[in-house]
Amino acid sequence: MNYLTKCLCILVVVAVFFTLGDSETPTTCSIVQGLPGLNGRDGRDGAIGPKGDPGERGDRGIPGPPGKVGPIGNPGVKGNTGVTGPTGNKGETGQKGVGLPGQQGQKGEKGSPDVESIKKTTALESQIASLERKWSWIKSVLLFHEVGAKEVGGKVFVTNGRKENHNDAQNICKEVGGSLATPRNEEENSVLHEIINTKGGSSAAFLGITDSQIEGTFRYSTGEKVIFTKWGGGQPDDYYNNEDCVQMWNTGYWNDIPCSEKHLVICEFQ
Ligand code: MBG
Ligand code: CA
Ligand code: CA
Repeated sequence: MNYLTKCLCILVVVAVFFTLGDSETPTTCSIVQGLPGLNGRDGRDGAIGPKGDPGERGDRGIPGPPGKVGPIGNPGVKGNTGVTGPTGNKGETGQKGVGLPGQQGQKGEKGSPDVESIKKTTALESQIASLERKWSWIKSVLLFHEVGAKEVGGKVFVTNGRKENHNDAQNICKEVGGSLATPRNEEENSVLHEIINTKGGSSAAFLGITDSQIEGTFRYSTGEKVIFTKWGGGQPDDYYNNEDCVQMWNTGYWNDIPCSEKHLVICEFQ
């Protein structure tokens, strides 16, 4: 019996009670079928049920980010000594050492005189002395001839007073053990200049310098490049492409000229 039906029954009983009075109190409640009641209100929420069973274990999560770098570990234990390496290459030879002079040896026994050696040495010594005297005499005579020879810095310039072309002049000097004059500094240049001027009648002399091999590159007869020059204004100009030899003017300055020209021969000896 629902709640509405119960209420209707109570109402009926109360109504009968008031209709019959106190003397006729009924012992039973006869149920009279009434009209269906209106729908009742929704019931209240039930009490919270018991805690459910634990769910199934979930899938493995994705790997987390890498952790922070840990602290530096303790130093490891010292390793064993390694295997001996291969022998290295031989080093460079050292500089020569400076030894102290040894002690003086004992005096040797008197040897037998080598008469022949002594004779030869004496003969050589006297020959050298004789040559030195002669050389000194020749030099004096040569230099006494003021106009023809001059000494400068261990070099002697000598002229034979003749004029020749460059090739002949060079050969003449070679034949007597010298070479064509080649002033290598201002001092030598001025001595040559003096010879040219004092010789008189000569306006220029050949020098032992040419650019026959490479035009414009002047060299001594030894092949060495010139280390000193004293060119006149505008020289060398290889005039008409035909000037490979060099002359010294009576001014002391140089000019390139054709090798076929004839000029004073001055040789040098040292
Ligand atoms: C001459 C030189 C000659 C050439 C010429 C040019 C007046 O001197 O001897 O070699 O250089 O000048 O004009
Ligand atoms: Ca030339
Ligand atoms: Ca010239």
